[in-house]
Amino acid sequence: MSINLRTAYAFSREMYPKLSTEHIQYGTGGFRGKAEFLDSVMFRMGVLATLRSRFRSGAAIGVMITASHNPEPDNGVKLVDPKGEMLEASWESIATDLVNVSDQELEQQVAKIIKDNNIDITSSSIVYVGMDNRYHSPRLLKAVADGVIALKGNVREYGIVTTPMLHYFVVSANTKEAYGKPMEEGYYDKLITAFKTLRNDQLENGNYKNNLIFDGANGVGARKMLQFIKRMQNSLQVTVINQGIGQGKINEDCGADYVKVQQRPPKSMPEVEPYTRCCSVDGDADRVVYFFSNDKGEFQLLDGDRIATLVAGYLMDLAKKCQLDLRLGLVQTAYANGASTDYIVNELKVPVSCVPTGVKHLHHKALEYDIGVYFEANGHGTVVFSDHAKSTVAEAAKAGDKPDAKIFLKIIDLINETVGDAISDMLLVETILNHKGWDVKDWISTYTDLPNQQLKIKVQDRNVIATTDAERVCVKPEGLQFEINKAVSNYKRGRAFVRPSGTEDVVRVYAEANTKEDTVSLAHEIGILVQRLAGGVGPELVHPNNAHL
Ligand code: 16G
Ligand code: MG
Repeated sequence: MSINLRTAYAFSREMYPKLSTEHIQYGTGGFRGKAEFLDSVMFRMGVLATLRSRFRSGAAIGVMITASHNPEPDNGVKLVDPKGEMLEASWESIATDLVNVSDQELEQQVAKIIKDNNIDITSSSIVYVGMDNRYHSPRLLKAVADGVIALKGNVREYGIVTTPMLHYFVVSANTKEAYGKPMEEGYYDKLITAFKTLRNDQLENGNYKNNLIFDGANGVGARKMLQFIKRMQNSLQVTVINQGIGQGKINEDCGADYVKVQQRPPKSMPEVEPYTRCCSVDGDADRVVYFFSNDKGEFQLLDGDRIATLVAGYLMDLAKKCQLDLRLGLVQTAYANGASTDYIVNELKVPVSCVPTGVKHLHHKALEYDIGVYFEANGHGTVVFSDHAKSTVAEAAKAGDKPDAKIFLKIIDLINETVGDAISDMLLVETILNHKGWDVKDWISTYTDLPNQQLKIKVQDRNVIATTDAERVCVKPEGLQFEINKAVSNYKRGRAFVRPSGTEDVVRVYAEANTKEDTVSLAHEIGILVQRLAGGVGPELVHPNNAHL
């Protein structure tokens, strides 16, 4: 097989010219931006994914087209490595260089990647491509496919799928189907079979009622949930709101990000009984948070920290019941509520570690345990099991004398280990609540969240902020951490940190303290410090209490 790269580049220049010279960076969620500027980025990512597949001896590489929780005009692309993980860090910079060169330099840049990585461009390759349901996604998918074809690679298009489904397909293919069948039905089958077995016809138990409101964020999660419902035969009673298609724009006034950040239900929320269980996923369904209203009509959030503690507690009990000696650990980020960390350490007595924001950091750390539970407070997360854990559980289940081992085995099947999966996580939470006979009141009463607040501060250059210790300590600009410590020391149970965003041109501030008022004041103080010491732009922050003055 010979590849005429010249023809490929001429083709790219005409069909996918680079329309913007603005530098873009492969960030925590891949490339993101306004959809109209992304065609050339997509074509080049098709090229890169093919090279990556060849570099990894023909293993399937995934390309997902989505801007996750971002608004409808945005789109984005991220690559999935052979084991289902996010693209390896060293290739993130290769990707960044590739999308930033001019059309004229493209040929040379590709040649450089091939040479630097010693890639045999005639070897076999396969790229799996999926997309969310934004109206520009099909156009961008075609650009990715053309990039693959330009290098005479193979492409398999999955059409509209959730991000975690694409991760699942990649892992299934690369494990020669040991993980599952790399097709949509294979995914439904695996999860639904496990879920139904775990319900075992006990659809309600104690305080647990078989009734859930599912906010699909007008995204791909809504569509896939409807497919689940068709196949689940009422083993879970779900009402899907924000289904997309004529019901509103993706992520607009709904979805996991809106619910978590605004701390309120989606705008289109129907009237429901107090304490009705509700969950919201984001636009590409890799995040989920739960919520409900109490009998005073107050909104109550059960975020990623709550899911993590529920899951870790349950798995620990299960391991104990089966008398299996497995190392369980929980991984969080600095955003985890301090009360959740206290609960994990003091009540659950599970080792907990803190890593920088971004799924890849959590996933990587979780792999150090036999059972690694990881969740960001915003609802991204899953559980990973070591081979040792899987074989130990399988042996115990086979021995037949421990019924809980059979449950454990099915729990492993129910979890999409490849990446946080909103639907799989939701099915896991429903299973655990059912087994425990818990409703949301039982769940939320395990500990009381500390009030917390986040701010976004605009600065000239967010990279003047540098952090260490999993983003909890700011080392640049000099003096800022000293001032933060001083401010925090005035608040009971106070904690705060600042970090540059990986997805937006802002600095993020997080603060928590014993009371809501203290939290608001602390966040405000820290925000002002960032503005003063890190080159803030625009007017100085106004304390919310003085906003009317
Ligand atoms: C990305 C990350 C998410 C993280 C968020 C932080 C993945 C798949 N996604 O969406 O985990 O919470 O970025 O955004 O890793 P920020 O850096 O703007 O705060
Ligand atoms: Mg997402």
